[in-house]
Amino acid sequence: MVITRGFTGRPRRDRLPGDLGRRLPPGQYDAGDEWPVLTAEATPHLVPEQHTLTVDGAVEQPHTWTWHDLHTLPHSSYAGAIHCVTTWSRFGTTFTGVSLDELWRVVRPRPEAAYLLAHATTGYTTNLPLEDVTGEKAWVVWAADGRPLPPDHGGPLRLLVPHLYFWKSAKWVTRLELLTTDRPGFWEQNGYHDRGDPWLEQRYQGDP
Ligand SMILES: Nc1nc2c(c(=O)[nH]1)N[C@H]1C(S)=C(S)[C@@H](COP(=O)(O)O)O[C@H]1N2
Ligand SMILES: [Mo]
Repeated sequence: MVITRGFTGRPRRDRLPGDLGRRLPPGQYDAGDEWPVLTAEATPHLVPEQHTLTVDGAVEQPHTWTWHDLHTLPHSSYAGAIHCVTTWSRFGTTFTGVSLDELWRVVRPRPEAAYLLAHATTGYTTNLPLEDVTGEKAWVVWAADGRPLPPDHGGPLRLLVPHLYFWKSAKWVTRLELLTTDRPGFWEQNGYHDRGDPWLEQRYQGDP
């Protein structure tokens, strides 16, 4: 198991500034032990063993992982902060899963692939530049603090992109669609920023 160097080892100031000294991005507060649930739709109750993840679109080799197959990929963990656009941040949660880089090794994104649209079983979507989810900074995760991810928090499987606002971390993720042109997701169509960097306070469309 690979542990991402959030707290230990050589600090990666470029990647995880929020984890160093518990720094808060501008306009955020520390929610402490609270982990609010923020969901636009009703929580689906999915059977983990029947859950699958498909990566398709602008890739050489589309692939669907069963729950079992997904767990045979090299695991990694992220220990650090998450930042919701509604202004709460939470520090020190440890998430475990598989980095998207491991999925890219199998599907091989085409050279023209530039964006990702993540789809949840519920129809929720969110879009991300491919460079924001490549290079050991985005994961699909099934555990938080050593326990299976609870359904309300996106279990059995959610996306985790902790360096961007948490709406980018789609809960109940089942499909990652690689795109050559950007396609706004659910909140992005509803006035939220296309990229959502909390350090730049990219909350709404029109923010820098
Ligand atoms: N499918 C789905 N994923 C989602 C959301 C949602 O409404 N539906 N909300 C997003 C938002 S705004 C936040 S802050 C986080 C909240 O995750 P949590 O409920 O585990 O705190 O999930 C993100 N992923
Ligand atoms: Mo959020």
